[in-house]
Amino acid sequence: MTFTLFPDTRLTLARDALAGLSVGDALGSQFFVPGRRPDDLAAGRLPAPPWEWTDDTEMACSVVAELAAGARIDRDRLALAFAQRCEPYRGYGPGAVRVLRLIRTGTPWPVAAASAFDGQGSCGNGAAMRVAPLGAWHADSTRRAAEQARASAEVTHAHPEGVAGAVAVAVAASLAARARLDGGRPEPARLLSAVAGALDPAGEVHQGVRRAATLLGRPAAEAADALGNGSRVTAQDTVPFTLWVAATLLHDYPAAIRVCVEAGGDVDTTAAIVGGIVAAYTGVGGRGGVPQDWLTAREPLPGWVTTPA
Ligand code: R7I
Ligand code: MG
Repeated sequence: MTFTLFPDTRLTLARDALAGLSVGDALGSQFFVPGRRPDDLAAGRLPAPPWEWTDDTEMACSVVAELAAGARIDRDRLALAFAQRCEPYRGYGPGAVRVLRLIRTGTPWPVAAASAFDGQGSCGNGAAMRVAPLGAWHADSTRRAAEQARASAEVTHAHPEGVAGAVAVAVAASLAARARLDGGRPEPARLLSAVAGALDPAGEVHQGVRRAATLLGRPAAEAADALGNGSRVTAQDTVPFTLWVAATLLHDYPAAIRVCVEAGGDVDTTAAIVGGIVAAYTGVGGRGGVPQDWLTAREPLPGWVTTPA
């Protein structure tokens, strides 16, 4: 079935995904503060606000601002936006800090991105962490979501696995948003198989997503053990588990975020990825959606994304 998706609807879907991504990021990063325990969240005890967001949200805001302004990713503009808006204290990965500094000082992004990690390019989870709103924007086409995710990734992540992580998350968010419009929840195994189908079968992210499908129905701790919880900060070690969580708990944002917090590892980023995909389906407020009090506790998003000039 094909249908027309009006720009306002695309923007609403992308903004809901951004709300879920930023709340996941901001709440997840609270659990790096000494003394915070995942049990508190399970018992309904929330950290004191404000929950400050990190690089995941800062970069996702640039992706959404680009879409709102031009409906498609212009790689030169996106690279510059990432570089100019980077506040290094937000917790950027070391490779990203360097690549963005090079771009800011005039190095073309293809050269800067290719130079990371001794010329391998970054396979960090940074391209995946910022892309769910782009997938939601493309609720009408997983093909377009994949193609645009690739464009958004390669300005900083030249390694094929870093790009594959972004493609996987964008396709999942596209399917989640599409399911919201259609009014039916995708079966977890079908969601994972559609994501795997968009990836190079020789890649590690692809293999991880296939493995995630074999772990559906198993306890979350077992899935995190087998798939990784992001503690290596790479796409391969992060994306398969986040897709397992999103596919399993697509209807329940708070539960999905709690699973990320309990799994440990790169919690702000696993919760940002999962939160972005799940909120593309659940929306904000309402049953299973991003809770209003969590949204209020999150540090406000930058003015340039909430009220563009
Ligand atoms: O991918 P990136 O933007 O990192 C995002 C993560 C998120 O968790 C953020 O919240 C923030 O904490 O960082 O930044 P990069 O520095 O490009 O990649 C992240 C990490 O992945 C690096 O610091 C490396 O540990 C690892 N990594 C690699 N290791 C070996 N070889 C990335 N690429 C390589 C590689 O090619
Ligand atoms: Mg972060």
